[in-house]
Amino acid sequence: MTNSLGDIQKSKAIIIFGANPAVNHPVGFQHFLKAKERNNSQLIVIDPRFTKTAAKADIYAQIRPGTDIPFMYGMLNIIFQNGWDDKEYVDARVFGMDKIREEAKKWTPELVEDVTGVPAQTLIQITNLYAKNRPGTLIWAMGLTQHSIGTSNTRMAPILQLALGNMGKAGGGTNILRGHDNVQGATDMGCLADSLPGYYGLAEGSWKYFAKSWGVEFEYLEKQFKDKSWMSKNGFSLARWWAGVQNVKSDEKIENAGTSLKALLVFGNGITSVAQQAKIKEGLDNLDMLVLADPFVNEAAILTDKKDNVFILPAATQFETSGLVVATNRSAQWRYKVVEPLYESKPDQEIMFELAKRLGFYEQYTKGMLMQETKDGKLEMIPNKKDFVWPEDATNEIARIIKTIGLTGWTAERVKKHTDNWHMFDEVSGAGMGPMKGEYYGLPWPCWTKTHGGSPNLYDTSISVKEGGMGFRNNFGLEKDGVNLLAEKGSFPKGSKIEAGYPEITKANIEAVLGITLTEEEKAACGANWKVDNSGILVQKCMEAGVCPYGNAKARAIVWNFPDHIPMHREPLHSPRHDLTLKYPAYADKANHFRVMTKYISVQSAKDYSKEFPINMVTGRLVTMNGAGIENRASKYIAALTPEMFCDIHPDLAHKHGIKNGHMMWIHSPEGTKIKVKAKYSYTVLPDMVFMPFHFAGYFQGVDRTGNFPAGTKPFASGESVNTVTNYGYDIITQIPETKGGLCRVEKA
Ligand SMILES: Nc1nc2c(c(=O)[nH]1)N[C@H]1C(S)=C(S)[C@@H](COP(=O)(O)OP(=O)(O)OC[C@H]3O[C@@H](n4cnc5c(=O)[nH]c(N)nc54)[C@H](O)[C@@H]3O)O[C@H]1N2
Ligand SMILES: Nc1nc2c(c(=O)[nH]1)N[C@H]1C(S)=C(S)[C@@H](COP(=O)(O)OP(=O)(O)OC[C@H]3O[C@@H](n4cnc5c(=O)[nH]c(N)nc54)[C@H](O)[C@@H]3O)O[C@H]1N2
Ligand SMILES: [Mo]
Repeated sequence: MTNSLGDIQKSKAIIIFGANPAVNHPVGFQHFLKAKERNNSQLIVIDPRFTKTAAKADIYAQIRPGTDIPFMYGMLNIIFQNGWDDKEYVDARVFGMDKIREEAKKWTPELVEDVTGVPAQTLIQITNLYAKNRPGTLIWAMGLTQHSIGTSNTRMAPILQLALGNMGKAGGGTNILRGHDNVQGATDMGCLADSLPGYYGLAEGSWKYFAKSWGVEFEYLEKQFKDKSWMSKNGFSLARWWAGVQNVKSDEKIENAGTSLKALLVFGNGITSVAQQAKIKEGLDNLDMLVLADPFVNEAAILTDKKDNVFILPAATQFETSGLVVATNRSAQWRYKVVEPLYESKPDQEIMFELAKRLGFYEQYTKGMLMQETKDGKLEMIPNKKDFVWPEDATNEIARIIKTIGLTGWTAERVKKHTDNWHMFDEVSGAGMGPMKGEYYGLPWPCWTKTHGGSPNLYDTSISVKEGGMGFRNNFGLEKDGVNLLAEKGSFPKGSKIEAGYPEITKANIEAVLGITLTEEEKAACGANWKVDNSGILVQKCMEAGVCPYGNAKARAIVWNFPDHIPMHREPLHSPRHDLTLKYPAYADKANHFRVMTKYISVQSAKDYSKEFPINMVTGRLVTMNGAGIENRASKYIAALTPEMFCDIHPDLAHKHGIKNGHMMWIHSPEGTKIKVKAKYSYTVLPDMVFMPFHFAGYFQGVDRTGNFPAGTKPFASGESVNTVTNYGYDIITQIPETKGGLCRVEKA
């Protein structure tokens, strides 16, 4: 999220692609409604379903799943034709918009109508409304990401915002409504298969920086891998680990150092919430050991037929532990413990510490919490400190190490002070009052130093770096094909010493770029660049000069290291429009994608799925349930609100198949799997589409497996997991499952 929920109140227009905040972010959605009331903000919703959010919209487009790129190119086509683009902004701050302009020309309103199903007139009206009401904010969530082209979708949206000059402005930006409590923090901390904490890459330099920061030898880390080459390779992803398990039948080659996966340890993930349940079941069945650390009985234990070596560890909940969590707008908040862990449950970190002890790396695992920086840029053990204090010392370790996204200012002490004084911050801007003046609530990152007040809106050049301003990041070199990748003259954060673009600041270039000569002591203390500089000198010098440590560059519309240099429309692997798959085909199959060969074109071109499976299948959320749903279904009173798994189906489609409202129906997938669910007549979906929530589990392909629950743990509601029928398909960069773009066949049960 570039801005914040409060900042949305400053928007004159809000365009939502594939998010349903009225249901999934109902508290945050109040800011949207206030924007409408106070600011006459125009609310535009693009969604295949007429959602509760759509019900509040000024204008709504019922788009075919997986066609947002044509829709946005269609908008850009109209914007460019009418000269509504912000040329000055684009010239100064964007690389590659000319290529976007070329592609946009192809997407006439008529073509967009054919591909997306949205009438040309609606596209024109929406574009008019959005372009004429600036600043406009662009919202997205899972409706854009859960596709084989999810990454392209999420590049297209900022490009639209850049063309309109909406990025880096209060009331503008791209505001991605994140999911779980602390999912931003989990990502920032490197719960990812392709990065170290803080998005440091898997390069040797980063490993060496972490080795030093953790107080362990680089060689020690190296030894944990089969050989050094594996240190720079992506791991398995949550979506495809099952393909790595021994004996799982799959024609998808894995590249995992010549071995297969034998054990699975799960900390707080539903497993039944992941696509390809039949393959996941096979993966679980074939493991040597399965460990589930969860406050509830993780339904993976119910799904598997495995009889031995399945361990259910009682993890404590978040009410029984404390620590720092990160909100969707990059701001930190302290969470205080409410009660001590109940019964024999343990907080996650304690389970991990016990495991580390048994496996013999507890000392290395926790040593970083006993270390501190010295003035001369070195690291030392804190004198006389024997034990760490959880979670304060962990928080301070994070603040000490993670510089890439600017967590330096996030000491435990400061974050607690913010939480304790949360009544002293403005609801809309997040700006502090009284004792908190000069700081933004939760010190939204980047929070460059121990006195910096946080950055409320990313890429905003209208305020100084000290106050949270910055340009775009210089991350991809200084020029490409002879074109300058740095911001043009005159484009810089307010009050900057340099009134033009500049590269990220390093020890080697600080003199040439900033005209600052480091003393000999400073030179000795300072790291090679601001990201690995334990002394903090480079960042400090930048603050004094009003420049951003990561540089001042152009945003790039062209990503030359991705398979599609600019976002291109590609049909879902299972498309209801076979004719269009020939025109807009899927990617080539990708070998070794998070260690597993991943199919694209070979699946898409295998046959015309639409003949046998003509119905679009969209999956998503309900306000009454969360994620895999066990937390809610284990509560008698919440379960009563949605006691059964169901399928939203248009009466016309249902009638065609003799399916009565409230009767059972089968959903069949192209993979040959099926689920039995209750039909619920609904006009929110068109007759060529069904919608199902993914919050149920316990049944598998018509079979009730709830007898597998240990005595007394069976939830109050169970049902089929929709992920048994969500189709094969994974994003080409992130490998997120394509759970929002698949096909099915319906049948009376
Ligand atoms: N009550 C509740 N709240 C939650 C959650 C929950 O489980 N329950 N989960 C949390 C989590 S983890 C997350 S990630 C967020 C997710 O929040 P959202 O992304 O809002 O959740 P979804 O309902 O999965 O999907 C949003 C919308 O995308 C639409 N959609 C599907 N395909 C397309 C498409 O191709 N294009 C467009 N434009 N739209 C499409 C769907 O119809 C749906 O209305 O919610 C969080 N909040
Ligand atoms: N078809 C379909 N599938 C989807 C989606 C979709 O839209 N459609 N959305 C996807 C998305 S965006 C997401 S985020 C996932 C969500 O799917 P999950 O991440 O599986 O969702 P949750 O139900 O939140 O699972 C959290 C688990 O953690 C446990 N838990 C809670 N607190 C703690 C704790 O403190 N410690 C430990 N160890 N465990 C704890 C809960 O009991 C629960 O079992 O689903 C994905 N799957
Ligand atoms: Mo999520």
